[in-house]
Amino acid sequence: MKTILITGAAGDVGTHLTRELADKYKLRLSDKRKLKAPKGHAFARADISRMSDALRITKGVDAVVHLGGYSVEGPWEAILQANIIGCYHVFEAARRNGVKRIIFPTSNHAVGFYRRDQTIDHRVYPKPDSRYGVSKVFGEALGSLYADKYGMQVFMIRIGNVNPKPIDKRRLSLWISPRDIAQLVAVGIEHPHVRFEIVYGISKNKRAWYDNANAYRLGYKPQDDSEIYAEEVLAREKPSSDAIAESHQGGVFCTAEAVPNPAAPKKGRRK
Ligand code: 15L
Repeated sequence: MKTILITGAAGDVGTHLTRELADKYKLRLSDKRKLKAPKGHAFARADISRMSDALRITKGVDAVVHLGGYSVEGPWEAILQANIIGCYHVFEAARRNGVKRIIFPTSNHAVGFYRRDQTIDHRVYPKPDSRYGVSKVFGEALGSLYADKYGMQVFMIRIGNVNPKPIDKRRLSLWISPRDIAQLVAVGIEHPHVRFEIVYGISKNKRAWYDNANAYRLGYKPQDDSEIYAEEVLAREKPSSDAIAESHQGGVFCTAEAVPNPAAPKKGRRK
C-alpha cells in the first residue's frame, strides 16, 4: 500500500480526503494544528514555512498531496509565508527526499478573472483574482519547473469548492463532492503517465464554466452533479450589487481584500 503525505490535513478538504482515502492508502497527516489520525494512519505536526519541517514530513512517502497553506484572500504576509515560502519548501523537500509525485490542489482563483460567460480549459493563461490566486499561480509555475527540470510528476487540481452540497449560485458551477475530489486525487496518485497536468476539481456540473476534458482523458469519472441542488440553492440566493463579482468566475475574490479564513482560530480561543 502506498504511503501518502497530506499537508494541511486538519482543514475541510483534508478532513474529507482523509475519510475518503483511508482505506486505499497509508496516510501521513500533517498540519500546524494537532489532529487525531484515524487508526492505522499517522500524524506529523509541521509548519511548512520551516524547511526542516518540510524535509522531515516528506521523507519516505510515495506521493504528497499538498493542501497546506492559506486558503482564501487575506494579508500578503500570511499568504507569502504559507503559499509561496511553504509551497517552495514542500516541492524542494520532496525533490531532495526523492519523492517523485506531487498532487497540488491549486484553485479556481488562479483563473478567477475569466468571465462567467466563458468556458475555459486547462490551457488558458492564468488570470488570478486575488493575492491568494497569484500564490496559486506561483504553485502551478513551481510545479511546472519541477516537472521539466527535475522530472517530477506533478498533478495540478484547480479546485472549485469541496462541500457535501453546493452552498450558493457560484458554487453550482464550481462544486465538487467529497467522493469526486477523492477520486480525482487518486487519479493524480495512480495515473502511470503524469508529467505535468492541470485539471479542474469540479463534479460533473451542468452549470460548469470549465471544459474538464483533460481530467476525463486521464480517467476521472465524476459521479455527482450540482444540478440536483439548484432549486434550493437559487431559492435562498440573495441579490448582489457587486457587478464585477457577479460577472466573473472568482466571485467576491475579484473585489474583496479579505475573505473569512476558515482555518483561523476561533475568537476567545488561545492559539
Ligand atoms: C478556494 O480556493 C478556497 O480554498 C476555498 O476556501 C473556497 O473559498 C473556494 O476557493 C471557492 O471559491 O469557493
